[in-house]
Amino acid sequence: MEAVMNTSRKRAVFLALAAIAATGLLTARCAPSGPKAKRAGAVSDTAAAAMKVYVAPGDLDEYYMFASGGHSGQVYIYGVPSMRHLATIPVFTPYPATGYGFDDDTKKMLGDLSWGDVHHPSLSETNGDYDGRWLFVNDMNGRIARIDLRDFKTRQIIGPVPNVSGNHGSAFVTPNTEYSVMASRFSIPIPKGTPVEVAKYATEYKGVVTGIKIDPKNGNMSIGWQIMMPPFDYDLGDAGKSASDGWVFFTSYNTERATGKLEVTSTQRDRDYIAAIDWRLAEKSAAEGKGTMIGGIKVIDPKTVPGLVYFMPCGKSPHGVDVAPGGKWIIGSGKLQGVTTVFNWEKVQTAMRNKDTTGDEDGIPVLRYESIKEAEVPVGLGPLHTQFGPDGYAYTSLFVDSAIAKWKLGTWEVVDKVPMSYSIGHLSAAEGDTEHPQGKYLVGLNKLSHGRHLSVGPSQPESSQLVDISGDKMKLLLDAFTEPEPHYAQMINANRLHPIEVYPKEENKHPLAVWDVKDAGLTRNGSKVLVKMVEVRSTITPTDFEIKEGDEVTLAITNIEQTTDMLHGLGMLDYNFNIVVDPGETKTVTFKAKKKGVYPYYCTNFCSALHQEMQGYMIVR
Ligand code: RUQ
Ligand code: CUA
Repeated sequence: MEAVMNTSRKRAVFLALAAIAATGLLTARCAPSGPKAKRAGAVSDTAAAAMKVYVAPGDLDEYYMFASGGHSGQVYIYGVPSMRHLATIPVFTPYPATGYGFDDDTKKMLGDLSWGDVHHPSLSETNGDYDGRWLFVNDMNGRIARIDLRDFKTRQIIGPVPNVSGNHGSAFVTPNTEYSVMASRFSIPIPKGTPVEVAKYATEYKGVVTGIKIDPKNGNMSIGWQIMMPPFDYDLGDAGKSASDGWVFFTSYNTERATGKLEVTSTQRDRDYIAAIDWRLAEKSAAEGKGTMIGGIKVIDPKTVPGLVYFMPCGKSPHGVDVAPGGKWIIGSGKLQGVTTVFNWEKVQTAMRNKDTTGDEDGIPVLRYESIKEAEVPVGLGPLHTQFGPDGYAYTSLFVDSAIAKWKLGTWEVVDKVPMSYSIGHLSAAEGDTEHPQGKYLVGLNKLSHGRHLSVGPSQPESSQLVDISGDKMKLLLDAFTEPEPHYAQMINANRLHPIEVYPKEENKHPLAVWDVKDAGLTRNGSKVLVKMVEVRSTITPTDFEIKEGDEVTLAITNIEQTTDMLHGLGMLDYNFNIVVDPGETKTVTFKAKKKGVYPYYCTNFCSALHQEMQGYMIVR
């Protein structure tokens, strides 16, 4: 099978190469102003790059990339290396295309908020490697969502969690998915709902760090523990691994505890901090009942639990913190400087043991920088985030320089740089934050696209650029464009995922499911009406029903298909819902019957030659 694929792929690639070579030559002749084509040897470079990203019709990509959708509230799935957009997973924002946020269950899950700001996807891990079970993503509104990778659906949203304000540094999981961690980017007086003037920021505002416990059997999230922190802005997190397993790290800025124009007031100090938190000790303290009830949950004051939290000084307003495979090197990227700082976990532990500190912040010891730092790597200006390769190399994004730097762990030598177009934020290498990075591909997730696409007006897409990291030199392969706004993304080998394509009938335990058209129909209980509906090619049963003005109506729709790709929708004109039901699934939608009249409903998801005929009427008397 594999051999066959390889041969067909090789043939396809050869043909593509031939075609591209021909076009390249034509371009060179007809349009000498083309940026690359006129250079000698450029054709073969272009062709070689094209070969690397070409996935022949019918062939599959090697990796899934799950990209955060920022303030779109969604997650986007790309295939790598083609960079084709495969699907959108709606998470914090309604999405009529899949009916998300319109049926009773997902509407309830979203609650009052219909926007979210997703920054950092985190695939579940076993022993520090992706295990393909779930994907967790954060929302700035103090929430974390779990997407089940069996069906690629958002299955749980926890939060807004009390006292957490601006959950940016999330949703990184610990190496065996024991916890996903949250922190406050915007410290506030806690509990929430306590108005205190900004002048008292330094003493009366607080940050918190929260451990969200994950049930290893089903991924269910619950609140584990919460720790009170000084009023800094906690920026990004990562979990320790191997040597540093048991710890989580958060960068912080504004350790000046300043207010007002932070661009000036919070950038005074040469160093801010990375907070190191012993999550096993937090778990133990919570189990012992330590902490004070604030805002409905127990909050542990680190002063009362020695060894729970330390601060590691890191220059200057660090953004990303990234733990290298093996867990010994912890990399903090000071976004306002030209170096990234590497800490040696062994030295950090020694300093903790020896109380080698330079002071404290609200009782939390500050470790001596010189004692814990291993290297300051001159990667370039504005380092933000770091990913890893299989061979001891690290890749750091440089926002100000708009480039990616490749450097060697251990020798701290910067060996290569590739420019990005433009203003790179995060970057994502193949399984590049796990114990066993796979190398091969790296995607730069850029904040600007700078006209490298057909113009679409002022609201421009962001750009993502695929880089080949299989050789000594990094090579830019492809530009792709995405909806606003990519922050982090994770890339997982496709062979780790085994999604289902229909919900098996025997697994459908929905109490309102009906599998036979003769069981479909309407039942009334006072002013409450239940309509059980069956959708199957090419009829919606019942094809009509009558209700009274003011009734509370619940439609329970079962798609009884057991065939791949056979989705049916249900939209009702003049009513604010569109539901999409996957094969074997049951969904409900509840609404109040509006004024008298006749309201058509129909299947919104194209399904068969007689898709148009899947329609019916609701009569309101
Ligand atoms: S943060 S680059 Cu959430 Cu780095 Cu966006
Ligand atoms: Cu069913 Cu279209």
